[in-house]
Formats: sequence, structure tokens, C-alpha cells
Amino acid sequence: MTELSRRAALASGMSFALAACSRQPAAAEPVDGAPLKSLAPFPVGVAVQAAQLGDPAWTSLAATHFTQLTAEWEMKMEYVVQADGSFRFDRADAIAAFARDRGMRLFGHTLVWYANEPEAFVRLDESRQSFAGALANYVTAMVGRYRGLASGWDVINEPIRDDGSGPRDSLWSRKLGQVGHFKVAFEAARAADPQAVLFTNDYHLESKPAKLASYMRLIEQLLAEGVPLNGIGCQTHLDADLPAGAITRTLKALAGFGLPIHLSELDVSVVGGGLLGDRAGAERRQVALYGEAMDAFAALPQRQQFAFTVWGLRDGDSWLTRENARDAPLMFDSAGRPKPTYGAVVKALRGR
Ligand code: 9MR
Repeated sequence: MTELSRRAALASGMSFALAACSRQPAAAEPVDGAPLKSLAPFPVGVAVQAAQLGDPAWTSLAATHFTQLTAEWEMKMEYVVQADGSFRFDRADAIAAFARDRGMRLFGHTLVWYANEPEAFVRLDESRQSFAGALANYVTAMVGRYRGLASGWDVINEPIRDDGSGPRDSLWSRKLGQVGHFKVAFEAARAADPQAVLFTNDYHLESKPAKLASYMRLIEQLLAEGVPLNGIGCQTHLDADLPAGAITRTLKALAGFGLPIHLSELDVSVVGGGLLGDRAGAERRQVALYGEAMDAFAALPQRQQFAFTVWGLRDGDSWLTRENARDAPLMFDSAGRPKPTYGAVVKALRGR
């Protein structure tokens, strides 16, 4: 089993386990401030797994603060594309219905990702045409199904190598070319929903200047080639030792394209990075980074503020705490109580 599929399997099993054991009294309302959505003049998003929709503590806390949902993994090929090549939409539909019923926006994540290479695509014949047709068919099915509800899509996720040396190789780039696979996916998405904002999205742009530069070069090239990309995602998975100023510089640089920016997957690990062993120091830096992230996002031109999204609601919901139970990367603790990171975000919103 690959690392990714191990994590995916773990995540799916765990999410049900978490839902089952968190049927407790509803979480306390935040004590130190108004709901985020009443303070933010732009959408505030949170990642969701379908099982969490059956957890009243999760749904009431999420609906109190957030106005947009991103499926954490159930709208990816790893769940949607089955071994025989057919698609299953049950969980994506459940998430979409919840968003619609609560008046929230849905954000589509993600259509094409190097980490998802389903067997049904791998075994397609070598003909470039049929591979392109199959990918376009998938994108059309997904984007068309949620047209009018999904405000945007991560069309291609994580295109840049970790060392920043250029775009990654993947099944998609090998079959269709680097720019070619962007063209196929973005053009199909654009045709299926003319209104949705179409993103590429990546991580560690704040801590790796070479990766940021490479990401920006790719975006420049795609725009020059006429790829209908019109949004830029900055995941913002951080370690607490990230120096002050890095988030602000990164968002400013990305905003230079003039396109909508999605701060798309914020969390700050207190166990990764160079502050291991200094928990109090890591937590102080974590609070400061949450504040800086909101300050920097709120400082962007209004028309570029697509959404500010956190990658999970409560610490116990996070992919990071599934990897290391000592981590606590989010704004609410596992009981749903607001943490100092939440306070920093509220303060940044009030100080705009
Ligand atoms: O948090 C997600 C986790 O539950 C899934 O198992 C995993 C594989 O689908 O993906 C995680 O989310 C990733 C996101 O889709 C892309 N950026 C990095 C995120 C954390 O790994």
C-alpha cells in the first residue's frame, strides 16, 4: 500500500470512528468573539468529511463560523473513480446537499492530482486522444454535477516538485504533456461551468522560495498559453517555526497576477519543524502565524479575496493529529472550544 493510500484508508476508517465517539453534548459557543462569518467580509471555509455531517457538534460549530465547505478527500479521484472506471458521487452529493441546505458555498477539491492515479486511467491504451477524452469526461462529470453550487475548483493540485525544480511528473503530464494536461483539464472545467473560478493550488510556498518561484513561472506560462486558469491557491500548511513575514510576502507575490486568491488549507503544526521540544514556544508562534495569515489575506484587494479556508474544524478532525496525536494544528480544540489561534484570527478581522 502506498503512503497515500495508507493515509486515505486510515482517514476513511478514522473519520467514522471519530464521528461515532464524538456524539457528545454540543460544543460550547466561542466565548471570546463573534462568529467568524459575521466578522469576515469574504467567505471563510473549512474542510469536511461526509461522516462529520452526522456529528451535531461538528455541524453546529461549522455552521456557526463558516460559509464554505471543501471536501477533504471524498471529491477526489481516490474516492470517486472506482476500479471499473465508473464514478460514485454519494459522499460528494451529501456534502453538496449540506452546503446547499445551510446556504454555504461548496469548493471543489480536487480534479487532477499527481497523488491520485486510478487504475482505471492507468490501464487506458496509449492513444493520447482516448486518454485526453477520458480525463475530459471525468472533469465534465464532476464540474457539471455541481455547477451553480461549487464556486470554484482546484483543477490541478500540487503541480510543483518539492525541491522547486519545476513541474512534477505524473500520469497526467506523462500522457498529455505538462501544459497539455492543464489544457485538457481546465478547458473541460471551463466548458462545464463557465462561472466557477478555476484554480491551481500548492503548498510550502511560504517556506520554499524556489517552489514559489517555480509555481509562479508555471502560472505565467499557463496564462500565456491561454489556459483558462483564473484563481490561485496557496494551501498554507505550516510548521510553527515559519519566520514572521513569510506568509505576507507569499500572498503579496501571488496576488501580483491580479487573480482571486484562495488561502485554501490552513493549519499550523506544533510538532513539526524546528520547535520540537519547545511546546510553549511552538504554540506562541502558531498563534502569531494564524494572526498573520488572516492579516495578510484581509489586506489583499477585495476583489481578489476568494476565501480563507482552514483544513479541519477541531484538532481531533485534522489529518495531522491522525499522524501524530500530540499535534493541535487548528482553531478549535477537540471538544470544539476556541483556542488562542481562533482569538488571533478574530483580532485580525476586528483590526482590519
Ligand atoms: O487531509 C486529507 C486527508 O484526510 C486525506 O487522506 C489525504 C489524501 O486524500 O489528503 C489530505 O488533504 C491534502 C489535500 O487534499 C491536498 N493538500 C495536502 C492535504 C494534506 O495532506
